[in-house]
Amino acid sequence: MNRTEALEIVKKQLTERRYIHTVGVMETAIELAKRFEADEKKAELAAIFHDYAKFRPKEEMKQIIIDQNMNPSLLEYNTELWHAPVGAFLVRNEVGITDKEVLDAIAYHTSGRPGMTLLEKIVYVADYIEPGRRFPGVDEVRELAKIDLNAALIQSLKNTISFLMTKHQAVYPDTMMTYNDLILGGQTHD
Ligand code: DGI
Ligand code: FE
Ligand code: FE
Repeated sequence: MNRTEALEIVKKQLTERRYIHTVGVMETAIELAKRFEADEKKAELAAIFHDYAKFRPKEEMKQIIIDQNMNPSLLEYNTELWHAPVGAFLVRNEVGITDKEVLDAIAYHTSGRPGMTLLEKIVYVADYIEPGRRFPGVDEVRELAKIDLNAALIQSLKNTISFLMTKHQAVYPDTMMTYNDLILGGQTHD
């Protein structure tokens, strides 16, 4: 599947605004893959499909989480977390992508996980810093991403965790564990 075909497929699933975000994530992920020597094609594909399930009805996502035996604690935390693992499942089933590295980069693009692969880190950071993003502190992460991918990832996790805390929201344990893993010098897994 080439880029044009992939973009056509995902466009049908998204709003105009979310599609523009997706193209931004794609371009950023390719740039990061070049810089940090990851597979550019996999980064492109994972980025294109990372938000595939973003607009699925909550009930449908919940059912998939249950039926596919995904981590049941997902259901106790913010529903924003659901589109990532559900997206990986649907991209496999509906689009036919079977590459596990690509599917994992989609599955973990919101929560992160301890021992993230290089590709997972690239999609996570690209999602955070793509040119359309306007979070407080995003420019700092953009600067870090020019030299140190782990530092950029740690800073984006810190920002997200702090943001959730200021809103008095729960933090998904895997997100905290991702942060701890990186702070404690966790290795990048293949
Ligand atoms: O889908 P996007 O908007 O492009 O970005 P995303 O997939 O990173 O979703 C991020 C949203 O999820 C962000 O607004 C924060 C929210 N969220 C809620 N609970 C958690 C969480 N994000 C993380 N990483 N961990 C949480 O526990
Ligand atoms: Fe997302
Ligand atoms: Fe996104």
